[in-house]
Amino acid sequence: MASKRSESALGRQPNDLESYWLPFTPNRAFKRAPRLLARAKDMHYFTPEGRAVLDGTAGLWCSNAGHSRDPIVAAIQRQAGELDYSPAFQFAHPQAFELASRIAALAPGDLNRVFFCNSGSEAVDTALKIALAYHNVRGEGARSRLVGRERGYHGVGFGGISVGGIVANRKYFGSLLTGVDHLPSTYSREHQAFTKGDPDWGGHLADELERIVALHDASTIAAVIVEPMQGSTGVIVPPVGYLERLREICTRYGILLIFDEVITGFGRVGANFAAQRLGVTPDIIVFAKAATNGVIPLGGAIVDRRIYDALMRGPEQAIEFLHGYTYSGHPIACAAGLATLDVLARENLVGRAAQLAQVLENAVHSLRDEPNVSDIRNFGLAAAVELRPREGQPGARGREAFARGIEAGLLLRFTADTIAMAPPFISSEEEIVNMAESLRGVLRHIA
Ligand code: PXG
Repeated sequence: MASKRSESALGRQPNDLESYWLPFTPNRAFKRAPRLLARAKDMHYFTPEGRAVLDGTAGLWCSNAGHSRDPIVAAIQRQAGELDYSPAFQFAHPQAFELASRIAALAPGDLNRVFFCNSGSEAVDTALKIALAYHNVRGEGARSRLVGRERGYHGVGFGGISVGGIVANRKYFGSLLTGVDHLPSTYSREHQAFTKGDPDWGGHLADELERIVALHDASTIAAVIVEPMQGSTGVIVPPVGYLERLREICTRYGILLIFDEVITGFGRVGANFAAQRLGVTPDIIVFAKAATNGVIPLGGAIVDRRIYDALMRGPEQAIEFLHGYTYSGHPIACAAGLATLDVLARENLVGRAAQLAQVLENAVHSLRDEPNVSDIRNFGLAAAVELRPREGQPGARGREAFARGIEAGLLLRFTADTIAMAPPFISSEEEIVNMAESLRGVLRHIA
């Protein structure tokens, strides 16, 4: 199809935009005005024309150690030349064991059994299935209900959208999983607006789990899944005491607690996992994204040993858990994961994220009096600035801010009218201040 393509000085650019169906993107608008990235290094993306864009969001919350880092690039190149693929079932390779051990060592409590898959969505499904299977093998098969939360995002698999709480992601897709209930959102602008870090108001909302237990009876509930900090829906920070209380209630009723740490895992909130930052240990942690610095797809579930042990039963030659993916523990993904953990450790990037969190907090909260700002939230190295919607056009202002940000050389994220920032951990203090100042200019420009 060479005739359909043109060559430019900076590489090949497709000139047929029709075939590619972009995910979570307005395809028709995009194809009228395509936005392409050609290259990335450290803190910057570069457009095909060579214009630098400062990465204020670590890609999609995943490139925490910055882009195209040499040690990670070298590791995947080496691995591709040595063992490109190894069957995931009935075989393994050394890097899968090593990465699982390294991740287990970073995780809290007895969470030390790691199941690999390829994305956050798959990791969520994996965790939910582990929870159901665990109760089943213990003779508590009636525990089949799953509890998620309003405004929760757990990817796009049927499991994830069922426990997720974003209406637009659910409404076209039928009856979803049955037997799912939702905790209320913990967000209240009235009580929490402009809180720095975790809000004092809202811990009591965990008691809604008691109401759900009373309604369905604990003997029917398998698991509760929450993001410790909700990322996708705009950095919704857990109220003081909320997760502790969820933990207490789950423990009391024999319900498994799953933390979806796809965004918070591997340092984003200034500890390896939000579980450690917040001092609450779940039974399963779901991860993806930053595990490989976003370089190669890899996700997984880190499971409490007692859940794993309960499932290791039956005849020794029988498969204990009927689940897995062709690419579970893919050699190149594992190599990328190991190299990523090395970079994080060598450069003390998790500690750095913790230090930079304060810089980000000060910088974003200085935007409070800018036009149309209705709330500012921050936790760890993540922040959101919520804007008042344009009259009758919800989402328009967020979209304009995003577009203007790109023009100004800054990559931001937007969800409806909320702007999110999640700088790479290698950011300098000055770069973080510059991101906020650049956003200030954007807010004034689109006012
Ligand atoms: N759980 C959580 C908490 C997530 O944030 C997923 C699961 C699904 O992961 P995969 O790898 O299947 O996409 C996510 C993904 C954004 C944004 O801009 C967030 C996500 C993905 C894309 C964009 O907030 N989160």
